[in-house]
Amino acid sequence: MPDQFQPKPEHKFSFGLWTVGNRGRDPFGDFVREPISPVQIVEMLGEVGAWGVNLHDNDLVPIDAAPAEYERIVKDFKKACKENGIVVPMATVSLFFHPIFRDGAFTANDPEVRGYAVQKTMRAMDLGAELGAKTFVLWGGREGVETDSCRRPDEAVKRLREAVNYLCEYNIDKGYGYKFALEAKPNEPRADIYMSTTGHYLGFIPTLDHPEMVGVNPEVAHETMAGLNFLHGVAQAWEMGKLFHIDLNDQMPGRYDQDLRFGSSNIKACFFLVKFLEDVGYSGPRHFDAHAYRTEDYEGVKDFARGCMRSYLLLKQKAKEWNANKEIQSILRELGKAANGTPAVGKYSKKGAAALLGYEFNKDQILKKRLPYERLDQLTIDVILQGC
Ligand code: GCO
Ligand code: MN
Ligand code: MN
Repeated sequence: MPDQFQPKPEHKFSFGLWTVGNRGRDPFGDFVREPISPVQIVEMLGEVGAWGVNLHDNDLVPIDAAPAEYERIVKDFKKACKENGIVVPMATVSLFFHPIFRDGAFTANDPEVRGYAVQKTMRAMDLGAELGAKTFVLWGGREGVETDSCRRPDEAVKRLREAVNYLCEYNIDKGYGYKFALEAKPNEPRADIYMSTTGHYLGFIPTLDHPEMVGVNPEVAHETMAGLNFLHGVAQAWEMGKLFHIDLNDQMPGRYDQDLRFGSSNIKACFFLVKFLEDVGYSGPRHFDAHAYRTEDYEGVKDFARGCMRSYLLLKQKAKEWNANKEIQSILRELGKAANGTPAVGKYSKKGAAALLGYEFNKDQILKKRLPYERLDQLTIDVILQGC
């Protein structure tokens, strides 16, 4: 295999403990893989060539661990990370697994649940900071409803704001230097989740006390479940300086949350995504929030993890070829040309507006210009399908 398709630390490929450690339980069937410890997962990630491991608090430390157990687990985990050359770039908190979160966490109606959720998150921030994490993801999987009779949705927005503001202050107080990355999802496990898309979060963030500390963590599967073009959400986040993290996986539209291997389903969409991340110079982690098919054993889990990274690197190479393709580039150049003398819109000025108002646009002539998108798309398909 050419060297360029081997994962290296500089590619910043990361996996969650919950992803490669996923044991294949689903709502209809039990575990198919034996449990493996966080230390074993780190060893596996080292073996396949990953750079980072991410975790929820309780992926590593049981929810009611005594202080001595906590310390031992963290110590062993840190040692394993060191020995296997794995870093912890991101930490997060489980605000969905324990039954106490049946009505949500930060947005729950019971103030005790809201208090516990904030306390649990502060402790998860302590844990992540100890492991060196600089990004803290908040995914509100249970922040939603089956029936809107239980609370007004704007009340939920206010509660969410209050919680995030509180956590930002804690971050400052402790000097952790975290950036928070908010992850949207339209549904599952709730019938409807508040903040259903990345766009919702991009609207919410400027209303916070410390908007500079908070960005987004868009996930391929989640925007695809919502029927949206994932790339467009990512691009908007990037353009606003808010792409703090990204969850890569794949998803067939109109299904439950599948968490498929990156690049296994919508190759063209994944291609344009990788091309975008590489073109703009996104330098954050490439985190695979996916898991292996339920049919696999742990050898298959390694195939899955290697596959995510390999597909990313193959698509990165394809993006280079696309950018270097002369015909593609000449079509793109032609598309943006205007006839000589056409006034540009640009920034408003009285003089510019007068020129624009006075200009006679020749619509018949403009319509004659070819927009060869069929050819452009076929060239894209050629680039993707021709051998590396
Ligand atoms: C999901 C989510 C989660 C989150 C994770 C980090 O659909 O289950 O994508 O995997 O990314 O909980 O907070
Ligand atoms: Mn997901
Ligand atoms: Mn995710």
